[in-house]
Amino acid sequence: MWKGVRNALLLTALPLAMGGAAFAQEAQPNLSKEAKEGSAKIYFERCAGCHGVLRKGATGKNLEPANTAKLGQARLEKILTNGTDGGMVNFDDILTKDEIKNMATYIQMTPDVPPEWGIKEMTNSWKVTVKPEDRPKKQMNKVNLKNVFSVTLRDSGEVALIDGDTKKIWTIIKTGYAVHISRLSASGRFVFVIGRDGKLDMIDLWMETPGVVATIKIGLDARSVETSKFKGFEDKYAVAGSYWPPQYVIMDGQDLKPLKIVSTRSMTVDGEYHPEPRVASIVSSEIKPEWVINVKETGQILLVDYSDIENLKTTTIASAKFLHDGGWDASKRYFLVAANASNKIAAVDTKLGKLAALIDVKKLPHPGRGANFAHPKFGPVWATGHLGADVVTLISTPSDDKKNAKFKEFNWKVVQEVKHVPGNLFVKTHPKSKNLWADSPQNPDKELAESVAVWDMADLSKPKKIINVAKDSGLPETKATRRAVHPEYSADGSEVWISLWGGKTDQSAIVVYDDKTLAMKKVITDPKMITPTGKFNVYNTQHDIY
Ligand code: DHE
Repeated sequence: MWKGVRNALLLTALPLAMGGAAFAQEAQPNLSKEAKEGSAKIYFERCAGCHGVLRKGATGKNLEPANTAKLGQARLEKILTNGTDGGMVNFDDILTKDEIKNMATYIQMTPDVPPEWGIKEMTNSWKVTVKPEDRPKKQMNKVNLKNVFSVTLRDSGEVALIDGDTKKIWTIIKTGYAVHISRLSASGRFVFVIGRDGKLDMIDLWMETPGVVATIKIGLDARSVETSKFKGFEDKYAVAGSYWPPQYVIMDGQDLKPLKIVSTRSMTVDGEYHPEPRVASIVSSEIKPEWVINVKETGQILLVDYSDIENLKTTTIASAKFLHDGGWDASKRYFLVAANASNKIAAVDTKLGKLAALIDVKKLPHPGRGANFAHPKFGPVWATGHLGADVVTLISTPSDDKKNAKFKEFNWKVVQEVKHVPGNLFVKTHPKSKNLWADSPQNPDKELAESVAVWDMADLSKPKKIINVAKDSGLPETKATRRAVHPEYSADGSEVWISLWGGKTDQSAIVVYDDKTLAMKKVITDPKMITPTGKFNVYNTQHDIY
């Protein structure tokens, strides 16, 4: 699908030109046009997220030919089939034997360089389906919008809007490929949904039945979108980051017109040039007209001041490489982000525009947005789980509240590691809750991947409660794992919604729990509920409550 910069001919011709007879006899990895295109598609859909399109490595290993050729065809096929202890998943239940064989060859070939995607391409892809002046002037439905959940239906390229009060699917909306996240406008009226294919859709919740009012393709591979939330800039801008090309784009928050594109190609914190520094998480500050934009490969955290986008001012903060996801502390002054393959958490002081701390943690931290609560012994803490370690890490965060002065000595220290299991992706709590929830969908043990753990935050030494979400769903047992993923609270903090993420043809569900009693309340399922993963409660996402 992408144009190659060099082809296999060049590779095979080089040794001959150098006169090396021994070289000439060695078969260079090669594939038919069809097999190469098929492998390129699989690589984009399944591998590029962790390894990068240029295969320079990030969460996953560097897969440039110099490294893959050393491993060789047989070993690569084995790794692809069975996965590794290092966190690489097994593909034997996803890909055919031939596909695995071709992939093993493909990753020994020189990576293709995808095309750039500038203002011309963005503008050509941009459509305003309902102009701002033709949109409703008031809310045209009776749904409690605060408690609507925008649910990613990963493999069908859709989001389901679910009414959190009635637990009924309100509508299902066609979006980009394998939608990643939904984020809200400052007003809570518009939902912005980004697909892995870079398609960004803007949905108006005021319509009688919500639908897409504007759409644009911001790149070829993307994960993040956010809006302007500072006072005076509400609903004014949207910003989306792409993995390829490595850049972010600022758009009009009313119709997605692309206004400014900024490349993130630059130097890593180690001083090396990187051609593919992908945009990972983006959050919007409530104390300044600013976005925090985290650039994965370089480890640079950008504070982008959007008060004058013609004369864009950016503060560049060096932290650690492989920035991924993160969230605000309870005061919303500090942003904590995982530098996942560096096993660190970087904390940015957005008031001063400086790095506040770089904290060593266990392997592969993965907070989602993290979880904030008052620890009985250490005061305010922010929690992250880990993909690669069996703990939930609690980090003490500063507070201006006088009653927390006694905890100052702990600030930015890991104050506790609560025993969990590896393969965790998301932790969650709510200011009105006494519980901390953590999933473990990437754990190789089926039962653990189908379960979540809950701790009483008042006494973390009490045994955690394990809830088997797959069993509670009452759905028929399947051979394939149905991963229990992404706990998300209702707007009032009384319920926790967990996705039960089955295969594309399996029946999946969202299982809703009462947060106080931990009793199962409702199973939301439907043949159209295909591979639900992330769930974004309108009110909690709008106000960054976690
Ligand atoms: Fe995510 C957030 C990237 C795989 C579900 N994911 C994020 C963010 C990034 C990211 C950069 C932060 C966005 C922000 O806050 O602005 N995710 C990636 C990847 O690169 C990766 C590892 C591989 C890939 O190819 O995409 C990846 N992510 C997954 C999944 O497989 C998950 C579990 C299921 C799915 O739907 O694809 C998944 N990612 C999520 C969710 C969030 C997320 C639910 C938002 C968490 C939140 O509570 O805000």
